[in-house]
Amino acid sequence: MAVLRFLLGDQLTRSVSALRDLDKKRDTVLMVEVADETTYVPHHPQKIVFILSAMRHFAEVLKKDGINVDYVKLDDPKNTGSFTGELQRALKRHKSDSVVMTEPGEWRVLQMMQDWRETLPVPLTIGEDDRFIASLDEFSAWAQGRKQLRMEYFYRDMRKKTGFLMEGDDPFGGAWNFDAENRKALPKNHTPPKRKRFAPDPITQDVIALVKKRFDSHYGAVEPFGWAVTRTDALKALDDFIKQGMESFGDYQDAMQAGAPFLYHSLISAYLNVGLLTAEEVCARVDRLARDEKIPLNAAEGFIRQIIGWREYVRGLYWLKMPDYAAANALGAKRALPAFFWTGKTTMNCLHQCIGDTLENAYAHHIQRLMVIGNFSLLAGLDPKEVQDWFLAVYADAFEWVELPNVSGMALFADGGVMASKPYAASGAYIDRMSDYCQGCTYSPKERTGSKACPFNYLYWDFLARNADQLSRNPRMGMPYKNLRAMDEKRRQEIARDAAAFLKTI
Ligand code: FAD
Ligand code: DLZ
Ligand code: SF4
Repeated sequence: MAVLRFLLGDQLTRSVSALRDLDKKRDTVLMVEVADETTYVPHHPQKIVFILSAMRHFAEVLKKDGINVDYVKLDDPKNTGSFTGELQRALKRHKSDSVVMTEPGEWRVLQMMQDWRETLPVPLTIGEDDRFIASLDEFSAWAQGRKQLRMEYFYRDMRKKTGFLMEGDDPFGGAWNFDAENRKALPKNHTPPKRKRFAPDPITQDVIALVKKRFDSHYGAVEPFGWAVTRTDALKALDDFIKQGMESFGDYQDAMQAGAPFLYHSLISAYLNVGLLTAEEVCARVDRLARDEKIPLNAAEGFIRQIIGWREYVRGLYWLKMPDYAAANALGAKRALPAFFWTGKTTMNCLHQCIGDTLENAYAHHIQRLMVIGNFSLLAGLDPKEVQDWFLAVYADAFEWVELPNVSGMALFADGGVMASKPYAASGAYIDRMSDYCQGCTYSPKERTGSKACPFNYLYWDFLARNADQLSRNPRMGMPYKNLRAMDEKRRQEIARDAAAFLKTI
């Protein structure tokens, strides 16, 4: 029985189910670079380089291990440009009795695979993606019958399941969550560490040249390219984080600084999402360091929570709620995405910095994504679909299973509160507290209305007023609505006037 093992670009893990029980003599691993995948949204050039180069390196690893690999490059003249076309073509090249795959990370690709079951000349087996800690069945069982799907409770179950930061049945250090210690702003004139980046080798240089030629209309800088594209380098990036970032990760997790895109973050999301690192191995390492008292517990717990909590939770939610989740628009937002999302050219310094970092590195950290770009999109009432497509395009770590719940559920409240108990809406005061952006801005976070006022301020109150029908009864929104009701009529009118005038300009 010869098996064609079709591996996708985010399945670059030696232990992935599609490679299990592989027979080196008879089986072939198929990997394809296809135009459809590189353009279904206008991916950031660094994201395309990262994925294609990581795929090419992974293919080399498999070949060195004596495995037959059939690798189709993007510029192969016979390349049909789609997964379907390349799979059909490959089946003509190989005498395969069946095709084996691992379930994909996107609903769109799963639909394609379901069709292949009907149309391929040989049977297709789709194995579980068991690189995650919770299986999809486990997540649905957890969600079943619950009124609210709060991450915190799911996270505690994952702590118990994995034993990370546990002492028997109790949380190590006496508490499940140390988030209250994790909201510090950076000291003034702080110099964060220089983070490890990786010089492109000849394989990556080839891909950079290809991407420059084929995707020059995509927004974002292709160089300098510093992402790891092999497991060996991804492990070095993890070492760098543990050496330079881990200790302060908790303290400064929510902080932002102009010109400092990486701060103390791990920068490993893209490596986890394509499979160069596994969640299990990363968390096991951090768990050990915390137990040996080499790193602070608030940092270790905060970090492990992001991975075995949030990351697993959003994946479970995505597959539980798709396909309807993608179309959710609970607040009826419909404004078009402003052009400055693609250029960073705006007088609002926080957005200019965060979008600028994104375009330069295909990366922004969580608070930049949530409390600056996401918050703005929420307050300005941007169309969720346009915002989703932007987030899916611009980040090296963006795959729909993780992007969609974060954008639609967490940032935009488009799911009506399935994921977040209240919208993450904030005025300029939050950004001023957590960053130095306002110091370099033409607007003032202290002014509430008028030409100098920070747009986040009047947009915040205008957002509450516009969405009072949906949000004012939310028990967690009691205080903001009380403050809105206490405002005099003149102030309310000024807010509505400034917000309308500003929204016209975008
Ligand atoms: P760190 O801050 O060092 O965190 C450690 C790890 O925790 C990350 O590598 C990541 O794997 C995981 N993690 C943290 N928060 C989340 C979360 N909310 N959901 C899932 N995993 C999390 N993450 C993606 O991987 N892909 C996306 O497309 C994506 N889109 C996002 C869109 C929005 C609007 C928001 C608010 C968040 C999004 N995130 C996404 C989550 C998070 O912002 C990134 O995982 C994180 O910034 C990656 O940087 P890092 O590796 O330095 O993370
Ligand atoms: C994102 C991406 C890109 C840009 N290119 C490819 C590709 O050429 N070949 C491939 O196998 N995968 C690619 N991917 C990742 C796929 O889109 C990914 O498998 C799906 O998003 C499912 O998670
Ligand atoms: Fe952003 Fe407002 Fe601060 Fe300017 S003043 S950086 S727009 S929060």
